[in-house]
Amino acid sequence: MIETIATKPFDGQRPGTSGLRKKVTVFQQPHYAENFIQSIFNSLESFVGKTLVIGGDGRFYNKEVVQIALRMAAANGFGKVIVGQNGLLSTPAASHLIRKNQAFGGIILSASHNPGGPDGDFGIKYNASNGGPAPEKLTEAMFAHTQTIASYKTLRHADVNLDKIGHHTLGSMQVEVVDPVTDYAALMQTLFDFDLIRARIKSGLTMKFDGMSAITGPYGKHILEDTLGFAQGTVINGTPLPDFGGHHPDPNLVHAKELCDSVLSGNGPDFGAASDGDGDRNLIVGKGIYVTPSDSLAIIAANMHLAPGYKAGIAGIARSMPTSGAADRVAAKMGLKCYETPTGWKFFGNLLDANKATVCGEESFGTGSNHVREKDGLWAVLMWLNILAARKQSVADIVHAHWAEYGRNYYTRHDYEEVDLAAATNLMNGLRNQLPSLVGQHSIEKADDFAYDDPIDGSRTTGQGIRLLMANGARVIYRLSGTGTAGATLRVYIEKYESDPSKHNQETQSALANLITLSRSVAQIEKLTGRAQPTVIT
Ligand code: G16
Repeated sequence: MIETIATKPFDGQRPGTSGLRKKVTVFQQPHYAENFIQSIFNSLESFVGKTLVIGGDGRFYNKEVVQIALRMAAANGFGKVIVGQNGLLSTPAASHLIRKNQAFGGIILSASHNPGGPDGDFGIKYNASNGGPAPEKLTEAMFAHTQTIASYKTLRHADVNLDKIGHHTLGSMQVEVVDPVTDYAALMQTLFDFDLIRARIKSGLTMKFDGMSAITGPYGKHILEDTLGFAQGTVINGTPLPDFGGHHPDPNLVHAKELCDSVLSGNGPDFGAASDGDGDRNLIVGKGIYVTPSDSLAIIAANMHLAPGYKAGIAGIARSMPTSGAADRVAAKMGLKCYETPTGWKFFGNLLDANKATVCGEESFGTGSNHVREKDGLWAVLMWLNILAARKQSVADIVHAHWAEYGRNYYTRHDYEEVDLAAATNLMNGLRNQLPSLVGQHSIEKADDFAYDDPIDGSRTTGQGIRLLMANGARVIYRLSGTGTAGATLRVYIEKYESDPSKHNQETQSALANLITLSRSVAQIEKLTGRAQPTVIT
């Protein structure tokens, strides 16, 4: 029976960089998740009878919200829901299922790399029929609905059994429970040369993949161990846990420390990789070398024709504004355009749909292509394996050869986490006010607040980060994160370009020392936030 439940708006349900992310305890308030889900549906048109995909990264509260979303989808008139077994789907797998089944859209339950558990974070986002995150216009419409919502529709019905693959009905809606891995794994086989990778593994290539106790464990085991033939145990932390084992499922040098220490020491496996809470991020390390996400994008773009799915070449490259300019140099050499978008995968959707870009990447450990409309952690890992197998070189050799050919973009990101929101806003406003007077000082040639004009739909997005642009590609960029759930996180991105191969082997923080000092003094970080040092350096 369909029920209409009276409700009142909650403050603060504006989606951030990637959907609505809040503490689990916030989502657990009566009607909180329902209000947001109804506001999603209220922003959509003509979906009655259509198919919706639902799944999440398995974090604490996933099980409950999957059932809430199922009942509400039925009550709102969807004809069918495709849902991952046990409510699980990685973000890229959800994107693929939407596209493969020509679904109307999808609801993905995830707070990505944010910690989980009862005191951790939860999130809900909506992806459109192209499989990609809802564009700004849609997320703003959702937000507007959250502010005026007075009721939501649900079904009085018991939970659907999601333990087994199969079909159910919920009111008049069909529910198909699917294996979360099968379709995604099949897609990967169409893109990469699995035989070539298998041969390289047989000739001795070793790797470790850290699933970080999050969603990609089962995907990693199926593809890397069972299909490609890496030794059992290659996937570590491979069982998804609701609290990620108490860890932060963020694949970077800080949170995937054990993996990095072993591979970087030179005594571990040849290749190391990790993915995040919902499987869309990736970390790439080789014996003795860490590959920055920005370099990884550039190297992939330059080599992806080696993978069968891309042998016809690529149409263009896209990167988020704070991502280093390494990919621009590859694009220039290939005679292609490199698009610079605001932070957030949603901005790549139009470029991919219009075939302006084939590969996209972000400094925040995100890389992906036109195979789905999300960044894709395992895709990046398989692309690296394909490149390693085809070039028969080590990660370090490939990276050094890339720098020798294109030059090196030294790059680092300094995060000041959980800063007081008012202090962070004040700091950003202070920078904005200084912009005109900064030009001409400290070799700054241009200083602005980044704005993006979407070349496909003509929309303009402003206020996307303060840029201090210096001679020869050096940059300092400031922005506030749109994915945190406590206070504000100030991100400072620092970059300089070095063409001389004899200067390509410096330690990154030392190479960027002058710019790092400048980044702190120009923005008066310590004075305004009380922080002398960043919390996380990647
Ligand atoms: C999300 C977005 C990414 C973005 C990242 C960081 O990633 O999908 O496009 O680069 O957040 O955003 P911010 O700097 O605003 O925190 P994920 O993996 O968290 O979904």
